[in-house]
Amino acid sequence: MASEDKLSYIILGLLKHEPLTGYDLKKNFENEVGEFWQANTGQIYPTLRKLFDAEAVDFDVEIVGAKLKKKKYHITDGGREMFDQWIQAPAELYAVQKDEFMLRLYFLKNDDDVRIMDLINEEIEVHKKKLNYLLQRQTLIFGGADPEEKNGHFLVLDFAIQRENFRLDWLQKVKSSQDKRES
Ligand code: FER
Repeated sequence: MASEDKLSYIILGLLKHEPLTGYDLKKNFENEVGEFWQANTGQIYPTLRKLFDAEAVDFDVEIVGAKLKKKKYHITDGGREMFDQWIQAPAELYAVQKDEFMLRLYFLKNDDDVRIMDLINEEIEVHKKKLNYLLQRQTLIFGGADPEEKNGHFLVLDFAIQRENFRLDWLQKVKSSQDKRES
């Protein structure tokens, strides 16, 4: 499935939960799915138009204040079908995740380049912050304790936390082996 199509499924996934305006969709995306999936939010309106033409979404016009009209979109039965087909489609080899840290590290080819450790040290700080943020999110959304029913959102967040822990462990090991080399 072409990656430019994913925004359609993100929109359908969000509308499955509740009717939203284009602006609401953008905000919802930025505050949630956007945390782990990059998409061009400038494409939201053209994609809504495409989904409307395909009868996957429909809208009601809401009057806000004196004359401002807003289109509030909802998913149709056809849209639900389209979404379910995507959810159930066979998994493929997904595109390689982009990781700029690895890219920079790769090009520091000289083992006594001090910028390797600068990069490592910076990366430790960045991922400590990220881990803290994710743990806060987990507490905020799921109340901290391990829920009995683990929904998809919980699992995505849980994976991200374990990934950050792994990355920090690895970075700390590199740092401490370097510290030993220097002493
Ligand atoms: C969330 C907050 C952050 C979330 C995911 C993330 C799915 C981040 C994921 C990642 O960095 O992979 O609420 O929910």
